[in-house]
Amino acid sequence: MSLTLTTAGESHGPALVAIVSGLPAGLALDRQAIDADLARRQQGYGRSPRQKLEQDTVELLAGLRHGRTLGTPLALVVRNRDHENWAWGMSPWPPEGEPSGKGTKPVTLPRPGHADLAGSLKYGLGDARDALERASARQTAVAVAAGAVAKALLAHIGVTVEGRVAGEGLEERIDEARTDRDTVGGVVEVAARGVPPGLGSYASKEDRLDARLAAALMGIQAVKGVEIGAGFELAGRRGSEAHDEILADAEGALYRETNHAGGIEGGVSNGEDVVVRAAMKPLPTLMRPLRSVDLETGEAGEALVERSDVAAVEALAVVAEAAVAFELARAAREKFGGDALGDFVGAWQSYVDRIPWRTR
Ligand code: EPS
Repeated sequence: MSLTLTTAGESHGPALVAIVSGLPAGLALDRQAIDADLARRQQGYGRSPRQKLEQDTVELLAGLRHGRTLGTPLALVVRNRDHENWAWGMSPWPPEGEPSGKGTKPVTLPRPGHADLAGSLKYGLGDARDALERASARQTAVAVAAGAVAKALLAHIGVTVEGRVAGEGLEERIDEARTDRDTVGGVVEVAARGVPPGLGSYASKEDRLDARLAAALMGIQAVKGVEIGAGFELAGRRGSEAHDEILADAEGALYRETNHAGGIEGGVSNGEDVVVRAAMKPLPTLMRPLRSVDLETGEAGEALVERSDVAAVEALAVVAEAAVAFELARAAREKFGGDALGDFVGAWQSYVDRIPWRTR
């Protein structure tokens, strides 16, 4: 059984869309829980005025009846309220009437750090808006909705996933950057508790849980680095200080006193908390723009200045949480299968009854 997520949608288009396939039938979804995650993603220090325009809520178009999944593809929609200001500029069909609102003029001065230049070259675009609209982190809204669905599934096998900002002093850095009309990035950490041993596999590189989590996190806009457990720090340690000794409690359940491996050994979850970190670069839309070149004239200029966040690190914590949750749910679907929720949970139960492990 394979859980998949397909998304579509532009930042200022009519809506963001997600299709989640491979869920078991009979999973109860809580609309408020999904909307609460969407709201969490919108909050955070340093966010753009755009967030005052949007009040993200999820709409369900398919795969759900009376609050329970049907075991068929789930279609989720998050509308872009801001689209009304871009109705001409982002009209899916050739727009009617005189140009009005935003997005009517082509973007020809690419922002260093955004997809503007690479996307324009790759797709042969005369207006970088055709690249930046999809490259935008706005799309993470619907990925968070899909992550909330994954968390609802994981809850049935005792797995919780939580993202938070790692490190101190973010608000101060944001205040300073705002004064300087600049932007900042930061680091987030996601911890998943209750993950049973045996998710992922060393059989092939694409099966490895650490590789999959790294890809899921790197797939989030602005992420430039990923660590599993102690990550880069492990390179400088001795083996005796790097690996987590295996102990047994009075009932014979196996556990570790340390978790430098971040809950993954050999590409397989080992029963400890799965702990990952993602590093976010500073956002590329700057109020004091960097140098760029006009792709139409070839002349030197300054990059596009648009409304922007000073930072979206707190939002990344929520987005990364969703990405990790989805990947863990995908790995759990592979291991435990089942067309009905009860089959899935039953397979998990008989497995954890068989192995010397318990949630701590
Ligand atoms: C983004 C630019 C900004 C952010 C946006 C991501 O959008 P706008 O240009 O409309 O102000 O606010 O993020 C969101 C809208 C969101 O909901 O997270 C970008 O270029 O990546």
